[in-house]
Amino acid sequence: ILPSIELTLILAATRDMGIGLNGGLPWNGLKKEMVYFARVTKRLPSQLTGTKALNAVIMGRKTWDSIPPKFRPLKGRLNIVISRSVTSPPSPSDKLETEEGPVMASSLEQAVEYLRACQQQQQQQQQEESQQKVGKVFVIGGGQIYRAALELAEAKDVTKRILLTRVLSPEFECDTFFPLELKEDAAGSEWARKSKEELDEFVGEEVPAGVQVENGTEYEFQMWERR
Ligand code: FOL
Repeated sequence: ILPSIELTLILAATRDMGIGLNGGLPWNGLKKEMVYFARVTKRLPSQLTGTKALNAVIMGRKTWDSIPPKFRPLKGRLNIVISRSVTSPPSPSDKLETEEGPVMASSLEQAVEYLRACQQQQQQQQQEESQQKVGKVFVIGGGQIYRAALELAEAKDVTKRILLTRVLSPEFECDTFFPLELKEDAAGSEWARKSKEELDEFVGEEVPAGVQVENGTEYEFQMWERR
């Protein structure tokens, strides 16, 4: 029995869900927040620790372009980039993590199909060198790809979880937004905030609780799950 692919969205957003400005992040200098992102997206689920498995990060082409060239592909993770100009679907036998860059797919569905195919091969045969075991799967943006992931949550229940860093103050100017409001007291909402213990359990480390302050910016680490 194959475990189904679960998507976790990870993002930092203002109170009104602003996530971007002019093709980049609305802020700079949130170094510890970025280091949290890197650590969480790299850490393998406990059953795969010590193996050569990798977590996957799925992103849109504009997000890829926004990552400083010296940091991409994001190290220690299988990078999948979605672009409408991609023609043929990726195959698990494609060579991964090459200098030529990330695995390309034409849609989020195709990226998930690709990861499913990798998982199937994992089960059937011992790993070849060109393949890679896949652990957790993160969607890292931007707006268009988060929207596609939230639509997949409705249609196919693959999107389970949102790791949200809520930027509380100051207000930052934004021109890109996460297409879902997450409200703690919204009765009947599909999404519910989880406890600190549940967040720690999912990310596999103790996450600092309460308001964090970095260079005068206040933020909080949160986890939300679909009911
Ligand atoms: N999620 C959270 N919580 N914070 C973010 O800043 C964030 N950013 C994106 C997606 N989800 C997020 C998209 N933008 C890098 C740069 C931009 C980016 C995502 C990642 C990046 O350079 N990451 C390096 C960190 C290097 C460092 O500063 O230590 C990495 O290795 O992950």
